[in-house]
Amino acid sequence: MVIWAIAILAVIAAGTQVAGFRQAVLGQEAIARVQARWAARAGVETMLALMDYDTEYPESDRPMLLVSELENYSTGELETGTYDIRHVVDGVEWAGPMDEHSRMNLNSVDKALLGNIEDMTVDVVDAIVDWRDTDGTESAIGAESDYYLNRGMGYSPRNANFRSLAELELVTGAYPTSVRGEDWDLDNRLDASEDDGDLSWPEDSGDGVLDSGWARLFTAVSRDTGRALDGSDRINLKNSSIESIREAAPSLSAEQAAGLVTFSRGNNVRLETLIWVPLSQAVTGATSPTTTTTRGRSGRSSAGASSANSAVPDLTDDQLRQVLDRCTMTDYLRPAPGKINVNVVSRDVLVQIFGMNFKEADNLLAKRDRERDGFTSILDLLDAGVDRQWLATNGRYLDVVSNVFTISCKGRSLNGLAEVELVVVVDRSALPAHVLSYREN
Ligand SMILES: [Ca+2]
Ligand SMILES: [Ca+2]
Ligand SMILES: [Ca+2]
Repeated sequence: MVIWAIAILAVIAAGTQVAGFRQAVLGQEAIARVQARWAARAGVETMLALMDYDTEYPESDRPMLLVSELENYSTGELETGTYDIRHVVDGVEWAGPMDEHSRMNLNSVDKALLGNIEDMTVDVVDAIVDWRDTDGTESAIGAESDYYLNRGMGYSPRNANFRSLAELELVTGAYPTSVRGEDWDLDNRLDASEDDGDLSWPEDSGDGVLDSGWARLFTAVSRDTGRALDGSDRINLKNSSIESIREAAPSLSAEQAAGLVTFSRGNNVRLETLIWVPLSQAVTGATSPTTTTTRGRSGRSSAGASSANSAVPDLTDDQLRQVLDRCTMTDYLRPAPGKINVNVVSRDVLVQIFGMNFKEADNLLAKRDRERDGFTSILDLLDAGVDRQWLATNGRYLDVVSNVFTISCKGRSLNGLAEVELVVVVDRSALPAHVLSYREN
């Protein structure tokens, strides 16, 4: 009996031990995961703090300061774990969060530029435009509500702005493989499964380079809130007095400010037109960069034409810089689709969307890399070999400020066993920085 009892007790003890051990392992895993999550969270909070500081104390002559600060703190060590924040642009990995303003906003890009993209067919271009335009009328070979419902897809176009890049995949013809390429989790990072060939989904080339799809060219979340480099709000020429314009841009004469008022009251006029068309000519309504062909000494179109108003002195480039920095012709009652920050624009965007040739794009990026503090005006692109007329035409998409960033932060537990990734989209245009979306992988 005693021996039996001992045997049974031994079995129970062993069983309890196994169960206890298992629970201990589970407990360790749970602790490791908590550690990893909070490490990742610490990285995100660090980025938010740096962004808030830059928003509160901007240095208007050093637009790239924030980017280098974010880089400096992109990895960190805590008592219970580590974090690191990275992103890929043009196939190259960089430290720090991804600047959404390095890409074209899907909600503002026009049809002609979409048509430049090599592997995007005309039907997809039309379907994208139909998806976001408010009407229900199909463009040439596009697709509106009927198209989607007749094919049993169970949804209709939003007929408003895209809210995320993933929404692009709902557009007919925009397959996930085209949109994501190798970056299957859309975190702008090369993950193990995205670099192992066919061993695991997705299929990838396993060449150590992240080949993203259209996602590398577009954003749906960049925001333009009309801030000047010093953080102040740009004034809207359309409803400003001559006095307030001269207060914002003190280098202007009263005649020039009056000329800007006249110019801004025109129909469908854009401020960036003034990069090509002299103000004296612009006030008379000759505002299309493509219709003005005579060029003056400065390389800009001549003001001597009969349509010029000699009472309005033309703007020098320095004055134009100030006007582009301090003034706007957009109402920012709500944020507009973001512009591309030329300080961080990707080469792929320049080549694929704007149709720049490789040499021009490389010249521009080389010049930018030498300007360590960054371009303070889109006019700086002229010194980088960009054509003035090109800049006037495309200037409406370009700026030198960034508001929205995506922080892809991987946290690891102290023992290295658990990893948690947070993908957090942040708008830092107002204080405190505002989290637009939060995802945990
Ligand atoms: Ca529509
Ligand atoms: Ca990825
Ligand atoms: Ca794979």
